[in-house]
Amino acid sequence: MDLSTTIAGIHLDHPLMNAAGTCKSLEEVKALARTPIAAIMVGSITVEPRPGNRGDTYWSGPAYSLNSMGLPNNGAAYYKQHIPKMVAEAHGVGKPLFMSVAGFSPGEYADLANLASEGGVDLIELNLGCPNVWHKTTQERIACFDPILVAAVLQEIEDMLGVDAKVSVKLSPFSNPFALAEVARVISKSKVVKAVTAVNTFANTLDCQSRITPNNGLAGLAGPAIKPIGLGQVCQLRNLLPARIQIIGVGGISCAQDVLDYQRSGAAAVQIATAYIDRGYKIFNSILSELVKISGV
Ligand code: RRO
Repeated sequence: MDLSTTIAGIHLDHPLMNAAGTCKSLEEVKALARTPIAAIMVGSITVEPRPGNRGDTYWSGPAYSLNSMGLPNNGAAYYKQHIPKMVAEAHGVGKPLFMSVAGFSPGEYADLANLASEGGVDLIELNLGCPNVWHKTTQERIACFDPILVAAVLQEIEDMLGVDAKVSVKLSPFSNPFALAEVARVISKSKVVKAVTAVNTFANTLDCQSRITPNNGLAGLAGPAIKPIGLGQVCQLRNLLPARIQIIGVGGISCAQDVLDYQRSGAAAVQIATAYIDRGYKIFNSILSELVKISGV
């Protein structure tokens, strides 16, 4: 059996890639280029460089991981200089390079998408679900929960790059199915969107163990506990979106069965964050060899 898949018209040798949040620099791209992942995801990136939140910003246990990283990244000027080198590293080993962008306004999303596009990035992922940016005690809004804002971001992207640009929209998990249907309608109307990435972490969770320091411990939840949530979101989105929009599943994947479960729910490819952060590059070899074995490739 062939493990290859297609996202936004881009061929992938198999469905596995790292998720945004796990690769922010040229050095990290070089390291990921040596792993067997099918595509390399860089980001999320912002216009200004950000040191990220201070203190303990990541914790992982058997049931879930928590993070409040606060969008640490090197900023647009660094990426303008380094994206072509990142693309060359990835393409040199036959992998497409994807980039996650996070603006604080529709115009910033468009500027960052343009920067990525000019650098030769193969797919731009619009991160509309970052939960961890706070200004003192006020939390930055999570864009995907506001359909008017989502429509405005997609319009700016289309105006900047044209309808043929390769764009995926990354969403947070929605507990309200009607709100998910509403954002899916907005996405379906936009010709520039070719894929949806589901899901980002579940925002503002708290475990009361003081494991995360910023923002009174409120953190995005991921890892094994988010898998049923992610599968449910992928399943609903597959029913809500037209077939021309592929779904990239993410949330709690650490073995081949998890990949198969996401594929059965409607995902064409998958991303891995918590298991990669916790176990390093060997997780990709382990999942892929298991996938090859159980798929009888
Ligand atoms: O950097 C983060 O704190 C972060 C981001 Br941008 C995101 O999209 N999701 C997440 O759980 N953490």
